[in-house]
Amino acid sequence: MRIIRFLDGQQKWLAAVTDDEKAYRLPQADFMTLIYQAKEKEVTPVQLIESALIPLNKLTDDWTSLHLTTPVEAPEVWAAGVTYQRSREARNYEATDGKLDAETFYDKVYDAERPEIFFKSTAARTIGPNEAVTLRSDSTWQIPEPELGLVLAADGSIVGYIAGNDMSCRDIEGENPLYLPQAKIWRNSCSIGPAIRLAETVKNPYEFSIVCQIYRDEVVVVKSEASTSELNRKLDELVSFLARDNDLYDGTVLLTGTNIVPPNDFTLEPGDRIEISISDIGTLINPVISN
Ligand code: DO4
Ligand code: MG
Repeated sequence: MRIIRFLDGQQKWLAAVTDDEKAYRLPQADFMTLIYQAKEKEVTPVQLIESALIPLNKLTDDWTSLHLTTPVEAPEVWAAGVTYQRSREARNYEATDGKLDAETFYDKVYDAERPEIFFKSTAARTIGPNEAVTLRSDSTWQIPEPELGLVLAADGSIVGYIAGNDMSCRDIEGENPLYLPQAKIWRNSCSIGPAIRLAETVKNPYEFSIVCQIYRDEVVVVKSEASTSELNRKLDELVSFLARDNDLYDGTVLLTGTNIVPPNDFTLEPGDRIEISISDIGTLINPVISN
């Protein structure tokens, strides 16, 4: 069972997508209301939804054709870094112009007890399906980072899984790690969606497959596939570091790091289209424009 949100005129609606891809409008105003109503009634979110699904609420046969928005109004988006070997190698490459000859802080953080966690976005800065991500005007080496996102309640519990794109400037980060916030945060540099897979319906979150395709003039110029089975951290471990001496807000999203990095000679261009598919969640599609 997945949760989406869509615009009908000016109004945003929540909807459930069943495993046979049928979408039903839900009465709850937003995702976290659904979670708390279920808690109050001492049922699971799926049980609450199933008790309320009536044919009258059935939406179009193709839910992806709805005007989808971010499925949750995430007050904050945080991101973990260097949680996969692939990311460690890519970071080392950009920090050393490919001339790596010593252990770097990326190597150290990969093995350290404390993971890298950084602030990525706010609700107002986070975009949803089909909205355009923008390129920074002062970078010439930009890539999407396709990542599994955790949707968190204020108590730190994982209530859902979502796809996310942690857009990144490899040249700015590679020049100096202190530039990380600028390499990560700018207008429309964070996208989440298209759906939240309810946590109770996920048997093993270390079995998600992630595929990233980048289209240029309708031709696939990058295609890469990875799995969360290669994650070097436990998801609970990432959440516990995020929550340490920190307040979490309902609907916070924690991106869990990238296991996909396009070839080193690749940079995004205006007009490209990024498609990030996570098994059992869906495909997050965003066109790319210049700033
Ligand atoms: O160390 C910088 C960021 C790494 C990151 O965003 C990732 O591994 O996904
Ligand atoms: Mg990342």
